[in-house]
Amino acid sequence: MADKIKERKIDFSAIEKKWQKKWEQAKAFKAKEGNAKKFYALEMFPYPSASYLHMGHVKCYSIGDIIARYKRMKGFSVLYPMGFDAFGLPAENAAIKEKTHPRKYTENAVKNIERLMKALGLSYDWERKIDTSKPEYYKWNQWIFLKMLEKGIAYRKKAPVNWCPSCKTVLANEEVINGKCWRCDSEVKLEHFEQWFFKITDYAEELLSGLDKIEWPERVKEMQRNWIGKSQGSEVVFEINGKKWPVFTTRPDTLYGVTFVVISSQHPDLMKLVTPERKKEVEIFLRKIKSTSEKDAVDLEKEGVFTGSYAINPITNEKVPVWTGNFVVADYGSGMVMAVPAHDQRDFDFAKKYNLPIKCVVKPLDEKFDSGSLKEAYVSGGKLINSRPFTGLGHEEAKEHITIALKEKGLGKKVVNYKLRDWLVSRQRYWGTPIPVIYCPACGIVPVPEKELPVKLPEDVKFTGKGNPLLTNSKFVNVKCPGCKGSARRETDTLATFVDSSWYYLRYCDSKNAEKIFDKKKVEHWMPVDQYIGGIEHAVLHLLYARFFTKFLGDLKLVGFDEPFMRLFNQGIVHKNGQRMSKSHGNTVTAEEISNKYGIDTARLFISFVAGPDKDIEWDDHGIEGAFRFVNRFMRLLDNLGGKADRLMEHKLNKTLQIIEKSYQDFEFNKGIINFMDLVNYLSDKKVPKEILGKLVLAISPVMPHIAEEIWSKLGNKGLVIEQEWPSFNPGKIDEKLEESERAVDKTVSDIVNVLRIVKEKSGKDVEKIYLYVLPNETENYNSEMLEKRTGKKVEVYAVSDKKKYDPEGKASKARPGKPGIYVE
Ligand code: ANZ
Ligand code: ZN
Repeated sequence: MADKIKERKIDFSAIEKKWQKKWEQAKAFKAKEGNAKKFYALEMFPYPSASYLHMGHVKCYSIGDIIARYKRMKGFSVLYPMGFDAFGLPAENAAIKEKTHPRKYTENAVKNIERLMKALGLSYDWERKIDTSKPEYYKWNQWIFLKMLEKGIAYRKKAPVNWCPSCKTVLANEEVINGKCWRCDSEVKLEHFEQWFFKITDYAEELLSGLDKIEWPERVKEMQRNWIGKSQGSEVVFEINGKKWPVFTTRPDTLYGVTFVVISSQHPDLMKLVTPERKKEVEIFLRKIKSTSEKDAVDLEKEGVFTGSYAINPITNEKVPVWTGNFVVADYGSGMVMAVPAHDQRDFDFAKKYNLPIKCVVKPLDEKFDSGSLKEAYVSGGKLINSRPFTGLGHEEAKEHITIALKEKGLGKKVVNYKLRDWLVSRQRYWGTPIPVIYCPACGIVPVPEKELPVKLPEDVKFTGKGNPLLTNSKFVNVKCPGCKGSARRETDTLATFVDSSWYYLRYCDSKNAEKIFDKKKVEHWMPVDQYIGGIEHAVLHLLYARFFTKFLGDLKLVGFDEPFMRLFNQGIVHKNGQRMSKSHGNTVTAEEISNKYGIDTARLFISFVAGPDKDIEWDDHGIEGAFRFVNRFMRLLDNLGGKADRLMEHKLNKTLQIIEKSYQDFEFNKGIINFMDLVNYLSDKKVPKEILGKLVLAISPVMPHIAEEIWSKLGNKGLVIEQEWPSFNPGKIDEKLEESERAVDKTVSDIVNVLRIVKEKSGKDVEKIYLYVLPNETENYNSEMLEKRTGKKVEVYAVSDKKKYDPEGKASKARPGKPGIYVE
């Protein structure tokens, strides 16, 4: 086989270049707003860092390409764009290390990846390309920022922030993984700085309810729900030293079991509750836990001290001690909790450690229950005990009643809390969008006037590796206040790159607009994205931020929809040697090396065939060889053109067209490809009519676009494959019975071969002639000419009912459906 391939070596590289050029000349992938139904296919745009693309990229990008190409053939007007998430730390770090400018580094990388993507034959509309590091794009980040400032969605506050001492930047919570920086793995320190935030919490409820109307993988939706973390409960007000202090609880039914109150040791008002006698002890405690604050809060041993103050329980008027503790989160609820050690495990542990009372107020409905000697907190529901007028109520009922009683006294109400925090967007970094504000000693925070946008990122800065390079350009920093014209200082923080990726999908709809962020009509035409494709690692951050931006722009009436991505698909990962294929693992197989050896369509076919697009796969060198042999076999069908399709061939073609189409629709490309391969193998030893091969080529063209064009043109067709209509299957030509009888004939042939072998073994003689006895309704399946060809013997076929048949041993009586009787001489 290998020799044969060498003999007729096909120059895949020439084929690829030829058709890529033709596509470009024909502007075949240009998205046009027309009357046709639209389809917007989008892959998460990449960060331009890699100097090559590996098979993991091929897998990811070919998914979108297959869908885009299929939809075009189905008559949709398709928008399938690509661009680059070009700002960010790596370019800046490379600048520090390699002494190149981040601009230069990025432009090189973008150029390179664009070339590599084109070599994969991806059908992007490159005219709409976005590069987020260009002022034409980030101007609109700044514009959105100003709108958010105007609406009170962008704001500044002093906040405890995660500071990475090695990157010299503030990190968002989600960039801290187990107390370490997500990029460089250094220990993260807690510091207090003024920072810019986006008030995503204003949209918590919409972000939650919107999940119900989009078709996303359930696990992604669930991750977003957990991240938003809606919690329904009550606010209960305790009085401490004559002042009101609310706490948030999901268990107001346990109010009679409160034996102490705990305020977060990071609460800004903690010291107000500390009495002079306890001050020293509290300060010692705070110093002690500060030194351990780098550790993840969850792993912390619960610790605390008494503040000296007492809180009055609003329903019992009982006084309970107020403690401060490290296990209460400062910025959740009110940063203070009512502790019910009998029914909350954290409180139980704390009470045991410091010998605080434990009072049981809920018991299970049926079992015997010794409320006096709990080994651990009883956290389930049941019936109330020790709760005066509420004793005997079910716990759910008690929640209602107790909250109503509190409300009447003005000391409580129902509330909803969210875990979601406002989004910290400022970074003390150079390679990002400058935040368009100016600090004036007289006017305070002054927004840069809209007509002065963009605030351009100055090129002339020093990269020392310490602090923010923007501070080294005094022309940039020292400016006149737009209000009073006095001396002022420009903001040197830049925006997190997640801002850039929060709305780029809108800009693709009108990427060259210099007047406006985008034309509303164009956005309305293309949006929402019909199919979004990207990694599961973006389940929360990017996908939540993008939904938030869409909702904010909706409130500005800039868009008329409130969800950006109707369907989401998470692609599987390519592994090699058991690890994710990546530069850092040193196990990459580049698209270029595979392409040079086998052609890029072979790579695309293989990667789409080994498993469904959502499945992880292990790279396999033998597998690609097999795919290569197959592609050659497919091309050799051209050497055997002619003949007329019989009913069986028509059946097989139409059946395959049906299955391939369904596999594109269901994101199960591998199922379609297996069928396609079976059919190609079937055709390999036959005369292949042109129309049959033509339709087959069209159907597989989304997977193997270059080879499809090549065969299509060799068949003498006019026009590009990409301009053809999808070859719909004809249900009238699908006849499963044909295939059944084909299988029956195959079986019969192998039975005959067996009989011939046995006769030869037993008698040493060769058989001269074979007699076959078939059921009357099956006679047309068993054609003697065909059987003679396949067995190499003379064959006579009789219906069992045939009176004139030759049947010396009565073998006709052995015939069954699909299993004829056999007699040989
Ligand atoms: C009393 C109580 C009794 C509670 C009981 C639970 C069980 P989720 O579902 O996470 O919202 N809590 C409130 N604020 C807190 C904070 N800032 N840091 C740590 N814990 C806090 O949980 C809400 C519950 O977590 C609240 O209900 C409160 O403890 C605690 F048998 O109040 B509970
Ligand atoms: Zn001023």
